[in-house]
Order: sequence, then structure tokens, then C-alpha cells
Amino acid sequence: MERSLVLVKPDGVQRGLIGEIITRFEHRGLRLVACKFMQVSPELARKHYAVHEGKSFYEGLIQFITSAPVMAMVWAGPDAISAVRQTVGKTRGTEAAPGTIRHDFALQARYNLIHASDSVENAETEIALWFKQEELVEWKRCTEDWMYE
Ligand code: 3AN
Repeated sequence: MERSLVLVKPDGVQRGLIGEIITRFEHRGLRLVACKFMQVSPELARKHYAVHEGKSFYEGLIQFITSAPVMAMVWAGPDAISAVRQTVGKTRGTEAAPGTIRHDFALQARYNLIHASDSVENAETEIALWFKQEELVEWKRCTEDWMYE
């Protein structure tokens, strides 16, 4: 079972897409493990996006992610990293496949609604950065017996 850190970024929150995005992951069969609505501090933003430091869009990205609240979540399931990224779609809305969240609701790169972990290793680091151990809920969805082999 893998876990992925998912953020509904400020554009998704402001556009009223939190519910739609959660619904996509719920319908996919993934299990919500943690969730919190929060204002991101510059310190957390810089740690989270450290891999992009020095890139042309880095400072703008920090400004953006700290500009308004986000919904931080952890989703779990078999192959959750690729399942979540597949449902999210490619970085640019115009390159994302039809049916993905970014295709259906975004056009460009910065305002692409969601962050989703890109590897198991990064997911675990990101989950530890955003959530305390006691905020991660251990449970099982009744659908799992009919979806997970
Ligand atoms: P993804 O979120 O698809 O994994 P990354 O990790 O390459 O994409 O980029 C992280 C975030 O940086 C993106 N979600 C987006 O908000 C922002 N970003 C990436 N590329 C650009 C760009 N060319 N211009 C502005 N923002 C960008």
C-alpha cells in the first residue's frame, strides 16, 4: 500500500474545487488518511518546494502557495503514487489527458490546482513534513474488499 501527499493548492480552494477533487480520488477507490485546511507558512513552502530552488518559477511558486489557504491530504491505496498522478494529469492543463483533473479544470503550469507526490520516497518525506503521526488515521474503507486484490 502506497501513500501520496496531495495538496489542493490556493487556486483550487479559491475556485471551489475541493469537493470535486476529493470526489475524483474517492471514486478512484483511494483511501483518505489525513486532511487539513491550512495557511502555508513561507518556511513550510520553501521546504516543500526545495527541489525547485533556483528555477525561474521558484519565487513565484512560493508566493503562490502561501497566498491563500490550501487543503492538505494524504491518500493511500495500491500504487497510490501513480494512481493519484494519473488522476491529476500532466503539469500543464493543455498537455494533460482528457478526463484528468488538470485537463478538465486547468490550462497552464502554475495554476494547476494540485500537488501530488512523485515517488514513494518523496511521498514519505512530504507526509512527515505536512502531518504529525497522530494526524494520520488508520482505517479501512468497506469498498477495499471489493477493489483491492
Ligand atoms: P507537478 O506538480 O506536475 O509534479 P512539478 O513538480 O514540475 O510539477 O512542478 C511543481 C509546481 O511548480 C507545479 N505544480 C506548478 O505549480 C509549478 N510550476 C512548474 N512548472 C512551472 C512553470 N513553467 N511556470 C510556473 N509554475 C510552474
